[in-house]
Amino acid sequence: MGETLYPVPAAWAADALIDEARYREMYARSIEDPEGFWREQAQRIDWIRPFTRVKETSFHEADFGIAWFADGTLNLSANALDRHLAERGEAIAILWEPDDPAEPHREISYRALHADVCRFANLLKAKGVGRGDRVTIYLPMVPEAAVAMLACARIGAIHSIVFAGFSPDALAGRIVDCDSRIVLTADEGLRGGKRVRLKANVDEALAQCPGVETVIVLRRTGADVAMQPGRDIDWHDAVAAQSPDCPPEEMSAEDPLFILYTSGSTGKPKGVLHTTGGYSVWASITHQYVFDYRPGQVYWCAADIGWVTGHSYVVYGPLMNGATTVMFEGVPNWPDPSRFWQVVDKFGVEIFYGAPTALRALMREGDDWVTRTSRSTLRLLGSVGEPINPEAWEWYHKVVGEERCPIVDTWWQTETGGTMITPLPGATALKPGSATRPFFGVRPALLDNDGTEIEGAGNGCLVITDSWPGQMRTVWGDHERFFQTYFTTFAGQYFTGDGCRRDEDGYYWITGRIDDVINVSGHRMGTAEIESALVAHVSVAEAAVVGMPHDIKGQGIYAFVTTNADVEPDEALRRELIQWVRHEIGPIATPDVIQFAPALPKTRSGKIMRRILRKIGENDVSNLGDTSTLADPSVVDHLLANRPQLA
Ligand code: 6R9
Repeated sequence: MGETLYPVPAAWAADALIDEARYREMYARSIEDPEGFWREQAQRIDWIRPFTRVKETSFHEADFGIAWFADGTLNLSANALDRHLAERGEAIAILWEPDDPAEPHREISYRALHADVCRFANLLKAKGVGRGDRVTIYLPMVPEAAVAMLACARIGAIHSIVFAGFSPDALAGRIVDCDSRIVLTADEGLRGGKRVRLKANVDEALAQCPGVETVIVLRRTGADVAMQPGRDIDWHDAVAAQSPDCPPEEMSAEDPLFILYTSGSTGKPKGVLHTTGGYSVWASITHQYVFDYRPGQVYWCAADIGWVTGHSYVVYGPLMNGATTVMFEGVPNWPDPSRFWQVVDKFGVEIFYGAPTALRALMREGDDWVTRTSRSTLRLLGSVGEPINPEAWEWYHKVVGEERCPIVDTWWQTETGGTMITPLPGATALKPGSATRPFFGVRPALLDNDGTEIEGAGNGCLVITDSWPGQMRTVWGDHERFFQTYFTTFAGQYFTGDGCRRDEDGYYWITGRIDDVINVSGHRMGTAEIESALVAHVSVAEAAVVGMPHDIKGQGIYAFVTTNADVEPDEALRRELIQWVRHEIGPIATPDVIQFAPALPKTRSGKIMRRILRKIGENDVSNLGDTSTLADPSVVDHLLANRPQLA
């Protein structure tokens, strides 16, 4: 497949914070002298006691450990709020757009947010929450969620946000694992016009969590919910009595900031732990440079705060940079598929950061929903969460961004705290589908299966060979698991779990999780590559590919395909798609099975749940495992009922 190169637009090259020369110079410095580089860059943070130590890290078993700026002290909420008050206290910190466009939006200034955070921090203290205590947050996308996060950071409590779409069981597991005694929630959440019974879910979860003493309940819809006397308190009533003055706690750089649970390939979800100093530096520097952020610009990251993207790029990164950050409660396609672009027009959004899965869903509805909106304020687009197939990239670029806006395709993970491999809009010529080059201080390497490093162009397992400030520090309660999971596959390297190709220009192309790699007749193939080919066909909206046992080839290719809304899948299309993939990639990529499906099983964060598709591909459907985190479990029933007859 030929690849197009999109050079940096002239205006960007001239005006950006980082141009190509500066990228090269700063990147080289960050690798040659990480101590010096990060000593300087960390000055972006207001330290209470300046650090003298910078980088104390080792990925090796003998002296394993990760610490950054360890003798410095700071408070993240002071960096996100107090430091802006003198100069930009009246600037808008959070622009909140509700689920229903008929409901009024909210504008919260830095000064108002500061007062809200202080009040809520005082409430937490009044409830006995202090340094190091865990606070579970199960809230919808409302400003109070950001208030709660910042209030925890202010008093040194560790927040653990559980996505408000998770089931009571999933919530209970996360509460118990980190032993939190307080839960913050709302009566109900609103998404796409539907109500989510959050308080009822909490009540159900707490039947399994005897340690929880306090539940603070925000009124979002005003629904009549059960309140347990002595345990449950009303957010607004309780906060009203609190003082808007709460001095920030002096935290050590390595004091824990938050826990965020994430699923791996095995076992129960891991509590990824991030600490204060390094994370602050990483979230703020990446937000500033990746989005070329300048104070005054309206910036929108469409992720939920239940995921790491919401932590780093809805709340912490933007607020540390004094940004106006949009918080959106709704979904892309309700009341109609213009919703995103209407919000862009309403607020004059200049930077929009979203997920490929949403883009593919919107693309499927046709261009008209986009082109009927103005979008004239947009200057930069971003993508995160999964590989963006070139087809969706081109659509994003052409239709949404009118060929005016660079696209930053940012590769990173919950574990990395912030972006790791990413274009910088004023520096990096773009190739659709490539996350391009490493951010400052990031040392990626590709290894083959026995750990030998691949030099130059090639394909392998993506590892990061040295620490960066935003790296996770441990798995909550299980440091051994942290070491085992990430540093033993290839001794002395951080293993990402992703496969990756590096091209002749040194650009990185994430090919998907290593466990998604299939081997057909001895050829290693990224499932993403085949999916990308399928999605490039005019009739296809979305595709997911898994391996299936095959007598002769070892593994065959099983493709799940969702067609565009106006296409009726039939036998002729099946044959056409097989020919299409042969043509796009080559005969080795010929799908053995194509199953048409009206929808693919997705987690609520929009990731396709490949584990289930793999089991269907392997014809091992008696135990599909936990499907409770699916956005719509009925999708699986449909897939099972419509499996093609295999020869
Ligand atoms: C930020 C986030 C991490 C996994 C990661 C990779 C995939 C994320 C990507 C991407 C290709 C990108 N991923 N961004 N793959 N291109 N730009 O999504 O964190 O939820 O922990 O997921 O997502 O496979 O390993 P998380």
